[in-house]
Amino acid sequence: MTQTRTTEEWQAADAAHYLHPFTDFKSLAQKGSRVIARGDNIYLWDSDGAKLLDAMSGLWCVNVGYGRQELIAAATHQLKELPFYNSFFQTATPPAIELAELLTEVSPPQFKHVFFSGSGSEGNDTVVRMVRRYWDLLGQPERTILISRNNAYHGSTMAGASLGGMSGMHAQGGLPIPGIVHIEQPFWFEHGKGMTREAFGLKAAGWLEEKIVELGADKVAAFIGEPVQGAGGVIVPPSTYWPEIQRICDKYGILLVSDEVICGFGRTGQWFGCETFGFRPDLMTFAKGVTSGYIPLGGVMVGDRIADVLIGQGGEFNHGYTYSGHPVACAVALANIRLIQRDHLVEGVRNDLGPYLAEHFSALAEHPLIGEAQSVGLMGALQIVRDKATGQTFDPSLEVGMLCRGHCFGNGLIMRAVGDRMIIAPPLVMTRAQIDEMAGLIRKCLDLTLVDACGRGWL
Ligand code: PXG
Repeated sequence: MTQTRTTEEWQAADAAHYLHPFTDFKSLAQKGSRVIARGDNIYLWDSDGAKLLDAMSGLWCVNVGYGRQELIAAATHQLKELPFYNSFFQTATPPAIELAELLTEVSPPQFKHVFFSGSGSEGNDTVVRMVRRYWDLLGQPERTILISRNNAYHGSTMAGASLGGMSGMHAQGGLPIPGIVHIEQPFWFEHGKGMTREAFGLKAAGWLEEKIVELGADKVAAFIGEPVQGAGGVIVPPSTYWPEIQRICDKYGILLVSDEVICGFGRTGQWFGCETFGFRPDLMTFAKGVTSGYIPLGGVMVGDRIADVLIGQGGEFNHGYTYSGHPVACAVALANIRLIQRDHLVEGVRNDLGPYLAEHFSALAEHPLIGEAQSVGLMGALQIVRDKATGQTFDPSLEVGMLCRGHCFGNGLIMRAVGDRMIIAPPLVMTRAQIDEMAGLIRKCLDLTLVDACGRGWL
């Protein structure tokens, strides 16, 4: 699209007609949107021509960076060949079949089947229906409850938002839907002070066992979690957490679901986050990085334990979406995954870029405003605190995180604020020099935030 309007004209039309997701419509209409017009590699340009380093990969998805000809060519070719056909009535398309095959190659060995959706939320809706169908087929229809965690994010559909642990989302629309319960998250900084991280990890996993015992194991269908909570603020769990969760699920025969929508496709330095954190899920939800966000696609990898029952017992699974296995989306995913393989991007994150980012984060941890710096692979969080010695945080109403985020935008860096936790998930194609550039910008913005906080008498 060519730029045909001024920023003011874009903003006026936007305010007049466009209701944005997760947005206070009234206040945005008064302020005006920032219009992002173009992207290349890890950089974006807004409608005023200002250049921004995109340390969030769009929305945790543009893992191979902007402007990749391989993906564009794959989409163009497939649009010409066959822009759409469905997979409902005993039909399929070559890209969907080929992608199903390739996904099972890059997934852990228990995954030989996939169910496609159009997004991560739809993938998690599929999870809810599939785990209940599984127990039903096994003659245990009362086994319906899914256990999730506070401050989890699993999407915005009725089931996705119910699985998520965001109280603001539950408050709108009468959620959660029945049969979904939550335990506390494994967030050491908030809940584990005074314990070692390892001891806290075991304690946090123990909350799952307590909940199972309270509900009765014969009522519990599955446990779902993100290997690292993304939207919740890049909460990296202690190393002891997931192996203990696995042990508990095994002990009670409960299905384990890994929501890999953010962690999948190399983000943590392995193809999937469950491999980094040492657990063996029965289902994996994916989206975002499967196409690097170039086109919408999601789905669920279905492990043998479940596939054997769903396929073996027969009977129709009454579930699916018009765009399940969309041929253009699948063609782009194929090109994206082949590019990740060809350029060894997962190994690059694991052996080079992840450790290099961690070095920068260790240095940033020394900043007077930072109480905790955590990273795994190419995702990380910097927790802003008022008192470094005690870890005391600022009054949330001061919105220090938003202040810092404003400095980021003003200085050419896109970083997110979750409360006072500054988070990044940059593209996996970064160079070391670009990581240096990003870390330098982060430090500059923290310094500016510190000056503000001092000037306003908050410190
Ligand atoms: N699971 C996880 C772990 C996610 O991060 C979804 C499911 C839902 O995917 P779709 O494609 O339906 O959006 C997500 C999405 C944020 C933010 O504020 C994060 C997401 C979406 C929107 C905002 O960080 N993640």
